[in-house]
Amino acid sequence: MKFLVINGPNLNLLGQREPGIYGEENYEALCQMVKDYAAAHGSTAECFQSNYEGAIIDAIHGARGVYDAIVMNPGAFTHYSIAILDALKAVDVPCIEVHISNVHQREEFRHKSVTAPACVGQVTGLGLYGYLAAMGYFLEKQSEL
Ligand code: CA2
Repeated sequence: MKFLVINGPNLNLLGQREPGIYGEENYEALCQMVKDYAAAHGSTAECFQSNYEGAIIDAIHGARGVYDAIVMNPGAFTHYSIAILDALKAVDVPCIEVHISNVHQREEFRHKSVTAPACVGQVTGLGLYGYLAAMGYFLEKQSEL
């Protein structure tokens, strides 16, 4: 499979701040991890990170006909970006939403995802493993997508 792994705002700072919430691995390590996992399963993964909503929307649009699945952590956009929700609905590329932290154990405003309704499912609170869990699901279910 061809995976596109999208990370939203501030996730480029992984490993540099708040390790108690987001762990100690940095963004580059995350990308290497998903690429290695994909390769081990006869697949590829491209990583994209942006702090800009429009750039993320463009990446989702660009996935159409190019990638088989999107694994996305929209960061804080999760909680309010109708534009990202609409972009996911506009393309026929299945997406799983990932959150490194358990958003349900955190502030009330993080409990709501406006983007998850356009996703196959959501993984939250499993740390960076959540990205692999999402990819594993797609690999397992690819014939049904
Ligand atoms: O748990 C997640 O993965 C989140 O999507 C992370 C977002 C947050 O707004 C969501 O509610 C939950 C924030 C990402 C910030 O990433 C940082 C990483 C390291 C240091 C500082 C911020």
